[in-house]
Amino acid sequence: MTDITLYDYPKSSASYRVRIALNLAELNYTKVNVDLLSGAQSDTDHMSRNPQGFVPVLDIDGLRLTQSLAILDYLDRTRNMGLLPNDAADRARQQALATAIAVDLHPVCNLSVAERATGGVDPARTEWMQYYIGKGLIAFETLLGQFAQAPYCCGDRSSLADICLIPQLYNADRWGISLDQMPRIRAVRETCDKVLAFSDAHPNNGTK
Ligand SMILES: N[C@@H](CCC(=O)N[C@@H](CS)C(=O)NCC(=O)O)C(=O)O
Repeated sequence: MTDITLYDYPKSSASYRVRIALNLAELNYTKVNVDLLSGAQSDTDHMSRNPQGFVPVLDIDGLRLTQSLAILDYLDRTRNMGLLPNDAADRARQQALATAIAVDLHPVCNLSVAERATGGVDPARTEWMQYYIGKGLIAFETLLGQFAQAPYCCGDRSSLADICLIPQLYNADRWGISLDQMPRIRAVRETCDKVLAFSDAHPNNGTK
C-alpha cells in the first residue's frame, strides 16, 4: 500500500487521465478496482466515497478528491507539473482543448448516458458513440491547428490537453472510429505512446 489510493476502473477514461498524471508526477499509488460492469460504483462503499457514483476518486495528502479535472488541477498545483502555461491567453486556449473532451465529449458518451439514450442496444448505441466521439475529435483536430505543429498537442511537452486526449482515443478505438482524417491527433498519439507515463496508464495494464 502507498499513501495515495486511486479508486479506478481500467477502461474509465476519466480514471485513465488521473493515472497518466500520477505517472507524470512520478507518484507511487495503489489502485483499487471499482468494477463498473458489475455496478460496484453504486455500492454503499463507493457512494460514500463519491455520492455521484463515479470513478475516479483519489485519496491523497489526507484528502479525498473527486472529478478528474479537479484532481489534475490539484496535482498540477501541488506537484508543480506545469500542465498549463502561466500566460492567460495560452492557458485559456489549452484549457479549451482539454474541456472540449472532458466536459463536452466525454459525458454524452458515458456508458450510462448512452444506454439511457439508446436503450443500450446496437446499432443505436454504436451509432451514438461514433457520432459524438467522431464529431468531438474532428473539432479537436481543427482546434489543434491553432498550435504549432509539435510532438504534443500544445508544444514540446505534455500538457492537460494530451492527458484528456489519449484516453478518449482509447474509447474511439473501442467504438471503431477511424482517425484517418485526423493527422495531428495521430501524431500526438504516436508521441504519447512512446512515453512510459502514458503507456503505463493504458487500460490493458489492468490494476497495478
Ligand atoms: N466528470 C467526471 C466524470 C467521471 C465519469 O464519468 N466516470 C465514469 C467512468 S469514465 C463512471 O464512473 N461511470 C459510472 C456510471 O456511469 O455508472 C470526472 O471527470 O471525473
